[in-house]
Amino acid sequence: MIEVVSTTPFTDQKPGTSGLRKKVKVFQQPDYAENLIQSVFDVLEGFAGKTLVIGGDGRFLNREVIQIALRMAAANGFGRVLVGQGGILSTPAASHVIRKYGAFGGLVLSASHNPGGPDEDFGIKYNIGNGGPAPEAVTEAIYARTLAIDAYRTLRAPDVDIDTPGTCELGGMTVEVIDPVADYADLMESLFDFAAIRAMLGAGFTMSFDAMSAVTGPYAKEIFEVRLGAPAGTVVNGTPLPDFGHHHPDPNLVHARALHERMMGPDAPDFGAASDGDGDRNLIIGKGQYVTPSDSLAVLAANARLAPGYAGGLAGIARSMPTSGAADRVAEGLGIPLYETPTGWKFFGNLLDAGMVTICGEESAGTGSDHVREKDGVWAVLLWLNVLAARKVGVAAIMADHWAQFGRNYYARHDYEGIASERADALMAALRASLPDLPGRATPAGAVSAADDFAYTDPTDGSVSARQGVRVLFADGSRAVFRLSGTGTQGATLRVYIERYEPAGGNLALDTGDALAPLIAAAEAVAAIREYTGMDRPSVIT
Ligand code: G16
Repeated sequence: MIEVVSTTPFTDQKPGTSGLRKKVKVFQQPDYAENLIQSVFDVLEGFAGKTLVIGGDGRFLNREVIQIALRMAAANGFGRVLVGQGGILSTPAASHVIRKYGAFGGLVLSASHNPGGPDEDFGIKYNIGNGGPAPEAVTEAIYARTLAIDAYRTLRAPDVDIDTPGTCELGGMTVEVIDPVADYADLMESLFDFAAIRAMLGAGFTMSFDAMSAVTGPYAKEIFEVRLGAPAGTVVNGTPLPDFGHHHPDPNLVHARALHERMMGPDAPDFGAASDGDGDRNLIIGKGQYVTPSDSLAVLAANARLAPGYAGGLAGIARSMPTSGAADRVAEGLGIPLYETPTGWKFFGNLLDAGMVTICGEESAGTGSDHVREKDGVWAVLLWLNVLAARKVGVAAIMADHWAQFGRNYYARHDYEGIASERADALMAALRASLPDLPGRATPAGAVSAADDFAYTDPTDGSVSARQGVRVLFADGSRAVFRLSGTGTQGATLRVYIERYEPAGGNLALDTGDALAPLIAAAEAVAAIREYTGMDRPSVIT
């Protein structure tokens, strides 16, 4: 029986870089999840009788919110819901399921790389029919609706069994519980040379994949250990846990330190990789060789033709603005366009749909292609394996070759976490106010040559996204970029992105910290980071 429940708005449901992320306790307030889900449905048109995909990364609260969403989808008139067994769908797998089954859209329940558990984070994101995150116009409309909502529709009905594959009815809607892994694994097999990778693994190539007790465990076991024949134990931390085993499921050098230490040690396997809470990010480390995400994008773009799915070449490359310019040089070499977008995967969707780009990436450990409309951690690992199998050399040799050909973009991101929001806002306001005076200003890295606040005009629909990050540029092409995170749930995080380009033939083997030291000092001075934050060093360097 359909129930229309009166409610009152919450004022804090503004989606960030990637959906709405809040503490679990915030989502546990009565009507909180319901208000957001109803607001999503209220701004959509024409979904009666259509299919909705629902899945999440298995974190704490996943199962409860899935039951809420199922009842509300039925009460709002969806005809069918595809839900991952156990409530599980990695973010790229959800994107693929939406596309493969021609769904109207999907609800992706995740706070991605943020920690999980009763005192940690949860999130809800709406993806549109192309399988990608809703564009800004839609997220803005959802937010506006959350501020005006006065009722939501649900059913009085018992919970649906989401653990047994099969089909059942819920208030006139069909609920289909699907295998979360099979469709995705088939897609991967269609893109990459599994026979060559299997042969490489069979010939003694060793790898370790850290699933960080998050969603990719079942995907990685099926793909690497079952379909590609890597030995059992190749996938570590392979069981998804609601609190990720108390770890922070962010595949970077801080939170995947154990993997990094192993890869730098004497008994390192040939290849190490990790993915995040919901499976869209990736970390790549060769034996003794860390690969920055920006470099990984560039190398994958330069070598993509070696994989069957990309043998026809790339239409173009897109990267988020703070991502290094390494991919730009590859695009130039390939004679294809390079697009620079604001931070957030949602800005790649239109370019991919229009066939203008094939591969996209972000410095935040996200790489992906036109096979889905999300970044995709396991995909990036497989493309690397395909390249290694085809070139028959190690990661370090591939990086050395790449830099020798294109030059090297030394790169680091410094995060200052847990800043009081007013202080972070004041820092950014002061930085923006100083923009006209910055050119010519002396810094430890030389004089500033130009400075601006990045704005993006989407070439497919003309939509404009302004105030996307302050860029401070130097004459030799070095730069520092400043922006506030849009995915945190507590206080503010200042992200400072630092980059210096060293041309081919130059000094390509510097320590990154040494190479960037003057720029780091310049960034700290220009933004008066110590004065505003009280912090004399970043909390995380990636
Ligand atoms: C961060 C990254 C972005 C990324 C976003 C969402 O945003 O900087 O590049 O698109 O997370 O990624 P995920 O879905 O893996 O969390 P922000 O605003 O915190 O910088």
